[in-house]
Amino acid sequence: MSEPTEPYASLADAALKQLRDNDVGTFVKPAEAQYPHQWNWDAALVALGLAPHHPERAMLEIRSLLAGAWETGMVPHILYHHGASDYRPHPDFWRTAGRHPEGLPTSGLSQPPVLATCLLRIVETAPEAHQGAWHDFLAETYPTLLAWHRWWHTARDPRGTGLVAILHPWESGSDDAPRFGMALEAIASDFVMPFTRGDRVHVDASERPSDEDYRRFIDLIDRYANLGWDDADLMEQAPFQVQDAFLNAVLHRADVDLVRIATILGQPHDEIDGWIDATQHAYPTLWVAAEPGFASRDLRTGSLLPHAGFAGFMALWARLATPDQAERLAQAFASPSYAGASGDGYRIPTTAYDDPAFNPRRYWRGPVWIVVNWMLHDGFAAYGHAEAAATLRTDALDLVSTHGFHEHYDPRDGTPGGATGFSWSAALTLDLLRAPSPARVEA
Ligand code: 2M8
Repeated sequence: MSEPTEPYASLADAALKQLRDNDVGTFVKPAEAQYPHQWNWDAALVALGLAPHHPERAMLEIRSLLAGAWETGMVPHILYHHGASDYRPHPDFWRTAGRHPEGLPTSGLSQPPVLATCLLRIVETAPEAHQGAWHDFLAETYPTLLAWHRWWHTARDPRGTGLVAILHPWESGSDDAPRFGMALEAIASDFVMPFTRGDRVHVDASERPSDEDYRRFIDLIDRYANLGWDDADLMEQAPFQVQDAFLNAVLHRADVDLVRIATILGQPHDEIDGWIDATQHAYPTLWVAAEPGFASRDLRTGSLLPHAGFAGFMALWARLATPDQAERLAQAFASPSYAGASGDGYRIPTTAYDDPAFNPRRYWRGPVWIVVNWMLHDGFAAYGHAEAAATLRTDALDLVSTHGFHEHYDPRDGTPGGATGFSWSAALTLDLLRAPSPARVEA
């Protein structure tokens, strides 16, 4: 484990303090005011940040998350450990009673399965003294993790295409990203639910999804609740079904990491090998040379969706890009589309500057997010693009050290936006400060 280096030496203390401030006992809330419950991928990232400093607390974070797993294997995206709050949707809105574990209300959707990757990284970089405890923890959590991956590959890919479907933009973690626009617009919008938005109390409306998008987010939840959250019925009737380039990249990387966990535990992994193989065959069909980048597919029409943005790069995180594709992505990264006309913007805007959907302040439609920088820092480094990797790391650390731990930042000048006191920005700062080099992808 390398120690934090100057000029960021005091950042680790600030990051740990932020995580302590957001700690509500059995989980760390994603933000001080905006997100008071436990979210799925936030919890995995928080555990990664905490692990070297407070291993027991990191394990508790993951136990709290996995306590929400459904019998189907699905690990939900929101866990309402303490019931309702001023956050909406309220737990009752989901109508998941009978599906969620007794006494732990949850949403009915899932989120990017980054947990296996975080766990492997924790174990591989743990000091000798923590190794035994982490090994036991892997054995404890492995069956639930495996069941969750199996749920993705079966419930969400019943035909075995090698690419799983998300049924709601919230499952991608990047909710109002422009790549979902066309698929969302195709949903009939004649529906008006009695629903008051609660997400603009702590954050300015200009930084949150539009009413039009939000109405469809809520509409989808209501439709799925009407289907009783039955996986087969959902796959038959969901009006939004997208093979998301981001979610599938996260899942694939996590599958590969799950094999390594299985190997550590001496468990067979043929089933996981099958998923890995299928995705390796299917993911290349998402490549759009003209952009360049990997697009997402609208399963209802079969078409690739425009506005890939940051998701188009995530094959680097998953090691699903060829070296040539990685080279093309490095060129795009350095171009005005992602570096700005003057070349001095903060990388990486979540949507390209020259995309008509680009908005530098609105949520996932342009701002820089620390989690994206963290993933692409790793991805570019693995493909030998050291300069791009260094830029992503330095820009992320400059943003948090200058402005504190916010949800996102304006790529033009770094102005912070979204929720304040944002946990994963702090947790990933801790990991970026350690920044072990990933293994190089073979050319
Ligand atoms: C955001 O999503 C929630 C809904 O799940 C929201 O906006 O209310 C997303 O950025 C998501 O990726 C994240 O996990 C969550 C909590 O940080 O907030």
